[in-house]
Amino acid sequence: MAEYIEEVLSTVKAKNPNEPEFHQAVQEVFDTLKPVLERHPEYRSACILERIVEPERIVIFRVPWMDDSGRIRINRGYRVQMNSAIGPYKGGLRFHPSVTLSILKFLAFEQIFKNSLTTLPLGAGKGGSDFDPKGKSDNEVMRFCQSFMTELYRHIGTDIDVPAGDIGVGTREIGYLFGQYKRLTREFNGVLTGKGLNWGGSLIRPEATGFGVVYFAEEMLKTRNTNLEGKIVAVSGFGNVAWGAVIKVNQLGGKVVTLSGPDGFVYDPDGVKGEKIDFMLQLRASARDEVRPYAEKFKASFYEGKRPWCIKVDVALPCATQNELDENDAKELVKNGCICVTEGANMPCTLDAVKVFLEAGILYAPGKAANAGGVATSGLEMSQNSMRLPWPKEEVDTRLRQIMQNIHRTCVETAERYGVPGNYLAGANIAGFVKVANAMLDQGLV
Ligand code: NDP
Ligand code: 2IT
Repeated sequence: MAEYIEEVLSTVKAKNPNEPEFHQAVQEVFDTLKPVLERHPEYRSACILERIVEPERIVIFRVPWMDDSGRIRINRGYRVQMNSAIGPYKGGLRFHPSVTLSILKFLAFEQIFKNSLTTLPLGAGKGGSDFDPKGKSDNEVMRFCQSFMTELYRHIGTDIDVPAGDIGVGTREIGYLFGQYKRLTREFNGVLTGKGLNWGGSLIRPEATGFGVVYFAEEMLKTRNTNLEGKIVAVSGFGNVAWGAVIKVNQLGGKVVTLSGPDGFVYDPDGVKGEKIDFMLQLRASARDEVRPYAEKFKASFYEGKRPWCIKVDVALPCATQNELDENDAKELVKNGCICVTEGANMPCTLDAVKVFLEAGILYAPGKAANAGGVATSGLEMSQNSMRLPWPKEEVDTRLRQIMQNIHRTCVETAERYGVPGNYLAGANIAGFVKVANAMLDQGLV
């Protein structure tokens, strides 16, 4: 079986050259699938691996727009429609200069397993653009979003593909995208999630990813008879996911001592709490791409060009971006006594870093399980839109918490069933995979 997996992986690398992030995401999943393929020879005969790595469809398009000085700018737009075996394509849009097809394919691939774990009927997709929101005016962002949607609208729909936010795409961008969609189609529907709360958005969706990460971390800690009360926590990033995570860590009695940005990290031993959490929203809205102003405002230490993993903490929550925590960072965390690493971002830890955590026997959970609360709450937003009935905050939060507890239980039980107890990575990959693979079998050769 190992040879079969290796063979498909080499084909993926050969057929998709120059896509290192996509190769990494596929390898990380494939490395854990041997036991399930041995137990289910039907997956191999139906070529499920070969099929699951091939996006059902990719749309690439030109996005022309005019900046405030009247200059014409051209960006590239993408939507990767990865897998619709268990529901309409679902996944975020990322606006960041680092966006390439490789990044979006890795994210869309991860989304297959994540969305499957949520227990909701959500297929997988991802999209975005190499547009750089940094330093852009509100009008420029609006014109860009309108141009982006002028092409995208014909490829999406409530039962076809439902995009949402990701890096660089928050409520403001979803608003401009939705406005243009409505203008082009004359339909007011739930085609995007993460909408404004007064026009169809779900309560708790802005906080959901970060809240979910922390609910998941709490479940992990319970397996070692402890919890977040009194724990020192390192968070990276200062965006949407980091913000939600910081709020929830505070509520559960932990203390967050770091935040980070592309410019470096902040160390605040007094804890990121109260008005400091609100300041995170200002930092993000300023579109300056820097976390340094936090250190200046609250007299915390700032480490230029460094990452927060050298600080002694009990729990680490990487919430910024892919490959932001490498093997050396992982060794440093373990050496300093960290007992739990729960991924808020998608694939923030390199393959070598994950190996360090697994070998050290500390708690480690991949983003596809731990950050699934965001897309799960998007799924709840879709339900509310279909019913045309908003749910109160408490109801959404209770459902979110239950979903995260279910995902945790599924990971633990699946890992045990397949002979790798305590391995959340294998548990998440196998459980996510089996559901989608079975749906693909049921639906014939499509
Ligand atoms: P935001 O745009 O709100 O924040 C992104 C954060 O990451 C910012 O702090 C950003 O800084 C930082 N960042 C981005 N690129 C880099 C880089 N190359 N180097 C260092 N820091 C960087 O995005 P989100 O909080 O929504 O997303 C964060 C992570 O969580 C991503 O991996 C995303 O895929 C994942 N995620 C998001 C979900 C959601 O619902 N929003 C759901 C599940 C996962 P700056 O913007 O200044 O560059
Ligand atoms: O990575 C992710 O799961 C997201 N960016 C959220 C996707 C969604 O559709 O809510």
